Amino acid sequence: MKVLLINPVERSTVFFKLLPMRMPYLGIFQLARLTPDDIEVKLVDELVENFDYENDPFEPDLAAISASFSANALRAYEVADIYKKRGIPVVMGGVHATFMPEEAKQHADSVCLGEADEIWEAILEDAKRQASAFL
Ligand code: B12
Repeated sequence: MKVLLINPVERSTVFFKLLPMRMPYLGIFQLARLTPDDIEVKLVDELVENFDYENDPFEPDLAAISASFSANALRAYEVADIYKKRGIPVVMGGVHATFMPEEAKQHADSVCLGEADEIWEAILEDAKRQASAFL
């Protein structure tokens, strides 16, 4: 199974425009560390890269998107919508998604509330079952 971990960043904010404010968000790195070795992981961090989601040869089975800072939430939804439109399951988490789950749910198949440390493997198992159901 292949998982794409995404940290979306809204580029019009002061947090992106001022270089010293571009501090790494740790959410997706923590999820990468918690992912079992038999799952292929790719990280996209919009703080440091542009990524062409529409032409992504990685073709993930799950798009896992972080919506932590509210300032980045609309960008997170934009990226989520790209994967939902392609029929790729989307899970969202992070502080903003935790406090606004009904909003996040409009763009994601599942929303993880709070810290994912103890539930991430179960989320991956669910996604794996869904992926194999379509084989
Ligand atoms: C460390 C920290 C900072 C540091 C580092 C910032 C950084 N960029 O990393 C400093 C002190 C610099 C800072 C500054 C600011 N911060 Co700050 N910060 C925090 C703090 C205390 C911890 C964040 C962290 O690294 N956690 C560890 C990581 C691993 O946790 P995580 O990202 O939440 O990810 C976990 C879960 O959320 C979840 N998860 C996350 N993504 C995903 C995705 C999926 C798919 C799934 C399943 C799960 C999941 O699983 C992860 C692992 O358990 C939080 C409060 C908190 N307790 O969370 C506030 C917090 C994030 N900060 C906040 C704010 C407002 C700011 C500032 C804007 C303050 C200001 N006015 O300047 C600035 C922004 C600076 C910037 N450019 O980033 C707010 C954000 C609120 C919001 N709704 O946007 C928070 C929530 C504090 C608060 N309660 O107000 N901050």
